[in-house]
Amino acid sequence: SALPALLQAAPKAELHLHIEGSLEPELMFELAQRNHIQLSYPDVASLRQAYAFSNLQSFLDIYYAGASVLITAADFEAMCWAYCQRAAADGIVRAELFFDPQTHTERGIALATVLEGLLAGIKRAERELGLSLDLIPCFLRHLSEAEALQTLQALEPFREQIIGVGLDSSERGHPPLKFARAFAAARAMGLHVVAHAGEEGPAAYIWSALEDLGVERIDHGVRCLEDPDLVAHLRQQRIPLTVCPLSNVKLRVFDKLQEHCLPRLLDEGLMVMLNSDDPAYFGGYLGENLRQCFDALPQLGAEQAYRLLRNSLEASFATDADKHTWI
Ligand code: ES4
Ligand code: ZN
Repeated sequence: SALPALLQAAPKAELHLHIEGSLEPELMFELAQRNHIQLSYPDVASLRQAYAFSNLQSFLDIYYAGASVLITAADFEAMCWAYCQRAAADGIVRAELFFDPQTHTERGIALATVLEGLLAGIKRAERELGLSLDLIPCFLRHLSEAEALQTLQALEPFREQIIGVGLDSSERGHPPLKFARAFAAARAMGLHVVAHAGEEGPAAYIWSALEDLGVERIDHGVRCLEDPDLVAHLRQQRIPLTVCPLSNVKLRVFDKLQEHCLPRLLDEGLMVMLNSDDPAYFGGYLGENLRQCFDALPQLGAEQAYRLLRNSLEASFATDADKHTWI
C-alpha cells in the first residue's frame, strides 16, 4: 500500500513517549563509558538480546538499569536531541515528553540537572527542527503517594517548564486511587493530568484514573474494551487513549500485531492515536508503529489513518493557535 509513505510525511503528534525509553543502546554505552558506569551487559549486541520481555515488569527492570548512565545535563540533552531528530524524520510536529524524576533523584541526580538537560535538547529542537515540545514528569506508581507529593513539591520551582503530570511504572497492585491527593495537588497547580491505565491493569483502573485522579487522557487504555459502559463513556467524553501497538506486542499485552485491538478501538469511535512509548526498547519510533500497524491490520485504511493523525494533534495540550496551524 502507498499509505505508509503518505503517513510518514503527514503532520502528527506524539503524546506517549518516555524520553528515557528513547535511549538507544549505542548512546547508553557511550554515556556509560564517559561516566565510568558498569552496565550488566558487555556490549550493544548482548544488551539488545536482553530486550525480550515477558511482561511490563521484566521491561521496567532493564529500563531503570539503562537510565543509570544518565548523570550530567549534557547526557539528558544528548538523549533528548537524538529523540527529536528521529521525531522530526517521522513528520512529528508536536511531542509531549514523559520523564521520570524519581528514577534520577533516587540516584542522587538533581531535578535541576535533569530539567536543564532536557530543556536544552528541547530548545535546540524547537530552533533547528521547528518542533513544538513540552515536558510531562510522571510519578512512579510502585513508590508511595508521599514520595509522589515530595516530587510534586520539588517540581514547584519548575512549574513553568512543565505542562502536566503523569503516572507510570508497574500498574498491577498500584491502582490510581493510591495517588488521588498527589493528582488533586497537581490539578490545583493548573497542570494537565494523565495516567497510564488499562495497559496490564483492568478496566476498573481506567475508571479510577478518570474519577479519582481527574485525568484528561488515558495512556494505553486498551483494556477498556472489557467494559462496554466504559467504552460508551470514553466515546461520549472524547477521552483520548494514547495507544502504543509495538509496546503492547513487546510486553505481551497482545501476542502479535495482527491481534491488536486498534481496529476495534477505532470502530467504537474512540479518540485513539498511535505512539511509540519506549522506542529504543520496543522496536521502533512512531513511523515504524504506523507502518507495521497498516501492514498487519487489513481493517485499517485511509479513513483510519486520517483519524489517527488528526486525533493525535487534537488530543495534544498544544495551544489552539498551534493546533490550527497543523489541522
Ligand atoms: C512504561 Cl510501557 C510503560 N508502562 C508503564 N510505565 C512505563 N515507563 C516506561 N514505559
Ligand atoms: Zn508508557
